[in-house]
Amino acid sequence: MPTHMPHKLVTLQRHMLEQQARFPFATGEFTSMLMDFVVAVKIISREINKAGLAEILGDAGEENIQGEQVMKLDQFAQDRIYKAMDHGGHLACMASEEEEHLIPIPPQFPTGRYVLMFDPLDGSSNIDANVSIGTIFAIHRRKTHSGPGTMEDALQVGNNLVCAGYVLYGPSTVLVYSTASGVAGFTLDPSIGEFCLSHEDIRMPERAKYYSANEGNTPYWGEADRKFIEHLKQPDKASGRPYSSRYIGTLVSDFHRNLLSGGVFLYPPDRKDPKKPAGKLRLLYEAAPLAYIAEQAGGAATDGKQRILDIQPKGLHDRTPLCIGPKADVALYEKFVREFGGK
Ligand code: P6P
Repeated sequence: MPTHMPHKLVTLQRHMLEQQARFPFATGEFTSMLMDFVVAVKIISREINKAGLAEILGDAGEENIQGEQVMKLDQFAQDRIYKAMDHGGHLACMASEEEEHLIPIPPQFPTGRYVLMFDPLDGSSNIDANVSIGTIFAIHRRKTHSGPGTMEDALQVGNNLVCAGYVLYGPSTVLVYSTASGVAGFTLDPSIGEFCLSHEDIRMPERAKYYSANEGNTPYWGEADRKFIEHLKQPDKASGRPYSSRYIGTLVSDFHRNLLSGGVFLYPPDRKDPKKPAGKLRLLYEAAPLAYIAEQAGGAATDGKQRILDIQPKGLHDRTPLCIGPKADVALYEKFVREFGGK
């Protein structure tokens, strides 16, 4: 039995209900909303595991043998999450990487107290190579009192998050989430269709042994970024070894390995694309939810100068530089930025 595998079977729903019991005024609405989301995630997991049979099922954009229009998996994931969440009366509105504008709740359905931000399929460009991909989600309480959700409800600072998490579709499908009382991980048992507690209390290791960065972008990085990564390659005085490089190219996968095994991830602003002066990653539905998880697990996340969770978003698709991992490694990056400038 792996060391982290608890001895009793705790399903995700049981865990959520136990968390909910901590809040005397909890109505169960929050748990019900999360369970709606989990249904969509289970369906996405099933489709991803079939994706390898695309030639049989039909490639995206074509008709499959049943004569159905085959969606690209990221469109499929977007569609499944939207359809799971649009009618339960829990949300005031949603925002997704796949949609330019705020996603309203259809007028025929009631609106609710929460706002969902999500990246339906992070790393989707890796699907054809059978590399792991993920879904990232973040949940705020609405700020307006009633009626359709607004940008004021969506553009909230990460410190306001009430829940965040991700799903990693890898050799197994793992869901990791936090509601501000630590971080727990669940592994999907397809034979019973349940996410079962597999990582009871995830803690970010004190120091990283891996670094994750796309060094192909080095020519476009600032001096602080280059010097930071070069520093990590020098043999560590304490252990005599340099960090090992691990980079999958799917944020969720790189983050999950770093969270469990100890690693620092860096996606700095790169000057390769003037349209992306702040780097490639998005604040609302990538950096902020993972920063929430990292901090709940004892780690840290910065844009080089401030906590990711302190950044006030101006738009749904704001980008941000991201350095995320153990506190000591993130603090070291900030020191390099102070010393060598830039963001
Ligand atoms: P690059 C995937 O496309 C993604 O948005 C993240 O999941 C990942 O961390 C990053 O881009 C990889 O970007 O420039 O290294 O290919």
